[in-house]
Amino acid sequence: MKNEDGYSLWLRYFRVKDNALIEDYRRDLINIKVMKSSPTMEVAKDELIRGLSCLLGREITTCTGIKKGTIILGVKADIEAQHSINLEPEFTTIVGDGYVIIRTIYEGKDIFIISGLSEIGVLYGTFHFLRLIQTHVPLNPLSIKKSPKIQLRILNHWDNLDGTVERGYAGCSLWDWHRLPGLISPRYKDYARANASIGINGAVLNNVNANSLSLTIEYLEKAKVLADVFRPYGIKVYLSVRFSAPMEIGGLKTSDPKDKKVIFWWKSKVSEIYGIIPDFGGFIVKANSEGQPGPQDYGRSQADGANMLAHALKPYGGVVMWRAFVYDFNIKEDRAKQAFNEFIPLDGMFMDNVLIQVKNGPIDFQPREPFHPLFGAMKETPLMMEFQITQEYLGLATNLVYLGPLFKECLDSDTYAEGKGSSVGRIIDGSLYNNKLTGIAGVANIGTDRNWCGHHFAQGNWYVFGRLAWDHTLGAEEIADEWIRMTFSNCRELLNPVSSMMMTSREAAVNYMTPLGLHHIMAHNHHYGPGPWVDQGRPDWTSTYYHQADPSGIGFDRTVTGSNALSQYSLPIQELYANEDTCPENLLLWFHHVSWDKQMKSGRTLWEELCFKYEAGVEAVRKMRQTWDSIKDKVDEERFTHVQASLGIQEQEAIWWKSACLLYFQSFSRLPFPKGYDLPTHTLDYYKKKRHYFVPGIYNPFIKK
Ligand code: GCW
Repeated sequence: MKNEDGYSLWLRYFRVKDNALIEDYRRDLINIKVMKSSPTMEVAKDELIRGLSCLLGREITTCTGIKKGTIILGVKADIEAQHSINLEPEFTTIVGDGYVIIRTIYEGKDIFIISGLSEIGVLYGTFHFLRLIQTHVPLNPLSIKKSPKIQLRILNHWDNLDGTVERGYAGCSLWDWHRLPGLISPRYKDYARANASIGINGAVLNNVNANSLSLTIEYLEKAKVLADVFRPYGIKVYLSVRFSAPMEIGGLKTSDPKDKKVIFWWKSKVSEIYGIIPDFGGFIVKANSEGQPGPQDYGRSQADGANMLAHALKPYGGVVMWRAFVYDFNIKEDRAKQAFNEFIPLDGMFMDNVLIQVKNGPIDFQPREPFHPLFGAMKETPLMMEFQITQEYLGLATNLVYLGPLFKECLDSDTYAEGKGSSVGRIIDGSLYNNKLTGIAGVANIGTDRNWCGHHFAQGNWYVFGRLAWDHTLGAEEIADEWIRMTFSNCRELLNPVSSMMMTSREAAVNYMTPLGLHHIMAHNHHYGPGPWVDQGRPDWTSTYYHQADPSGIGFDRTVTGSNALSQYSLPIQELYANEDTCPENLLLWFHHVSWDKQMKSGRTLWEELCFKYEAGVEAVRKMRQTWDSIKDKVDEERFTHVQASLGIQEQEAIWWKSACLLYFQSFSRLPFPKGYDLPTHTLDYYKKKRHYFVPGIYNPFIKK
């Protein structure tokens, strides 16, 4: 098997091996007729030619007439105008950049049509068509109609202008700012292709811990080049802005959103941006959080800040994505409650081109969190989802953790905001509250590593984010299945084991890191490995704040006897979660401080259950290793050994988490490990003293070391 380095992602277009299928494909797919020439239609055509030629092992060309086996590529209006085909019935449910793919008889000829209302729709349809062949789907019959459920499907890059990536584990930033705008790396185009293939239509180029320089003319001209490369692929460019930019690069004395000069400065800046990038998407802002400046520095509200920017962007159709990730250690309130307290009073006060971007959970991208209580509570304001694709809290780039189940768990959670069936997914797709503007963002895991994401399987997390952004009702397993087929192979003997590895990997990570609702017990600052003993520095960045372990038990009481964060959820959730016995066990220690000897559903005590879960996490990784080893001859050696070695590291890290956490918690529980338990091989002191230098990803430009 030929070695592969992973650069091609899921767009490998490997020649179809199945004999019967390839015969059918070759018979049915002959040539391509493109309705018109434009930058987007060119890339759609090129992709189809490239993809089909490789998949079929035969050169596919374009044609002018229509023959049997022609694939017509064009927007609905063009096809209807040039041929007597009425596509109306096919398009009844299509909206936005949706598409149809049909097989039909035209003037007695068996043909295919890939069409959309927009050219980008045609491009999306093209990628879907290729996916059918990549995943060995028979093409007869064929009638596919797809529309995106969410409008803005965006990657957030936490990339700094110096080339580092905050929480990035796959090398440096893709954007070579130093050599832009002169040098245009071919990777920019491949990045755009990959995104378009899964329906991503926006990229925030720079870190939310933003540097004002990105708004200077020099950097805007660099960003323009990226926007030009991305445009044919339907990807808009957005920027993170630093709220104090008017002072830092504008020479003003204040950044007060009510100050006339400040308002004028932003208006002129926005007008300058649109002069350079006419289809610029808009701004994202992290304000008054983790040391970032914001409107509250001037006694103004988050809405005042967001609306000031929204005003400036409005004439051009730009949006503001205002982050709800706001908390302050000077406020003596459970961190999990703070965003809700801050934003609920502002509901309905934002301009209509503002979205509030909310992380999936109320703390911070932990292996498991309940959904954020703002979902379902802010009824007058469109909320946008923010997931983290990069694995800041899930093992960086050494751990194989497929995030599909994590994303789905949140999207499918019922908020009960309007009664049963008020899922988070329905809130962000706008259907529950009839929002006109909808969006979803993922913090990217992409860098300059040859395989883009550091770990070959981390590519699957980029993929699943895009697919769910397009349609959050898809299943994590069916998306994994597509991805495996395209990335590795369609062979059953590989498909089933790899799918089972992926589908169990998230729960495994939860188990060996933070089982039963534990959270935020990682090492300080770089977040690599366990650190349940961290108790120095600002309290809301310690671990002891979150696990509250003491001789009586462990867990954060967020019920009425504690912080009462539970009161921020709907009644049915409150009722279920308020009681230790009915609270789902996988979130028990999130909501309750539970005694060590509490009897769990399994019959074990809480302490034993904790031991059991940590061990189950380690065991699951061992199982993944065995599974991977068993398919050695089904994967090329280069990727096989890379994943194999990473799984070896993952097992060591899982053991490290388990041992460090249990030894530490045991110092409170004072209970022995269960009989026959696989005991830690080192002392607690050993784990506490472990130091790690130069861990990747800790490049917050505003934290002084
Ligand atoms: O999880 C935390 C990260 C920070 C990040 C912050 C945020 C960009 O540790 O590195 O800063 O979240 O989301 O703003």
